[in-house]
Amino acid sequence: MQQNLDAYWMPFTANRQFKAAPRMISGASGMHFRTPEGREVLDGIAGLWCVNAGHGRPRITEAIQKQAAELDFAPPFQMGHPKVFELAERLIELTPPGLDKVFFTNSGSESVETALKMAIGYHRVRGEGQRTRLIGRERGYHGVNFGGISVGGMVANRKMFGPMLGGVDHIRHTHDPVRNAFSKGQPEHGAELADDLERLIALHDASTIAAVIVEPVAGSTGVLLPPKGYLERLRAICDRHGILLIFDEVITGFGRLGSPFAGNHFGVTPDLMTVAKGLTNGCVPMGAVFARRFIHDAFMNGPEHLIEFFHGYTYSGHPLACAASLGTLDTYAEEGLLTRASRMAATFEAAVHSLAGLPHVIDIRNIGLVGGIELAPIAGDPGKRAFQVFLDCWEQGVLVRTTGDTVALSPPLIIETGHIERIIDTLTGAIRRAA
Ligand code: PXG
Repeated sequence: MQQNLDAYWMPFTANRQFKAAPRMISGASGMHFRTPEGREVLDGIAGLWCVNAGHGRPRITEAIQKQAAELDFAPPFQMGHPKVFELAERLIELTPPGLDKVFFTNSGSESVETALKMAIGYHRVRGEGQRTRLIGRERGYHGVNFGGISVGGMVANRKMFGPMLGGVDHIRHTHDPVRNAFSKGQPEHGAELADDLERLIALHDASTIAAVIVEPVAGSTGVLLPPKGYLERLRAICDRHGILLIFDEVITGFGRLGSPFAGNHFGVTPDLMTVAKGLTNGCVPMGAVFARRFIHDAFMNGPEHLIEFFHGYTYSGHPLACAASLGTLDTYAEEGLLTRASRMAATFEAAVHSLAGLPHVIDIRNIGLVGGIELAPIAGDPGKRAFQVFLDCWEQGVLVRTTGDTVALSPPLIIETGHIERIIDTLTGAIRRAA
């Protein structure tokens, strides 16, 4: 029986194209999805950069089932439940040193809004209420809510939605194909692009700036890596001017680069860090913001019976999400998954860079278990060539992701060499066939 697809307005989807030729997923386990027709599709993108431990992991499933039977919901405002405190303690053992307070949300987008409000509120509670300006970066992605698209820098996500937040500015992006094309890992050139923050400080004055937010590795825009020394330089400029540094680790968090977080990986600790996705292995929606103790402590003043931070969600620290996250952290720990990408990185790098020389391939970028293969756009039809590759791979049984004309890979961290070969063979054929 043909299902009616009409009522559902699909997110970030070419709705008409999909409904004309649907791509349905009805099951998943390990490295694979299953379709209703019974096809197995290799998951080259961990669902959507989130299923880091692979699909259908028993510890997570059991934890969710048990939790649903025991405590379905507890109000998060003025009340607590044991698992949310347990999870917070477990998480701060993993985060870069100093990030030892955690606030829960339900998505990456909500984590971003929360971090931006923490930054502005922090300056106000310590008497610098004029520090309200937020600085993002061109080509940045910080979710889809109004704060996130305001500091974000992807034009398609912004242009439809009016003036957004006021008092926002952007530093330049770090993509420099002329000097850095086909770099393996972090590119050599471009640390000085961090100095663009000094330009904005000269324009607006540091005393008006609350925070800078960047993705340590930009994902959604098409896998852009920080040039060597860039993040260190950004950190130093923020320190010099009393500006908070926010790392949006929604994609890089939980082992994607080969370390638990990008902060550990690059040896640069932000003041606030947003996560989601891999926090629960994608099983139950959950996000979080990690804060340095001094940020949290600045709010802890005034009469003790009063709320210190007027912010939170009905589902902050939801029991099912906490259980899923604890099951996820157990799975990561038992299988060493938060550092496994570092052991697979050399194999993955060689495989991804073997696509160099294929028709249309104009750049290849990689780090940990992330790859970006950029194709030359078809003249007058941007995005179409990569979309053809995506559809072809799906037909051949491999799920990849495209953004613009870049094909992105971010497989589950349990990936084995054979899976990598299969992804690369499939991509090779699809790129050769693409118009
Ligand atoms: N920040 C970053 C850095 C992200 O990558 C979000 C925030 C928003 O998270 P939520 O949970 O609200 O979606 C993201 C999400 C892609 C792709 O095409 C990436 C994301 C979402 C959808 C698609 O690469 N990242």
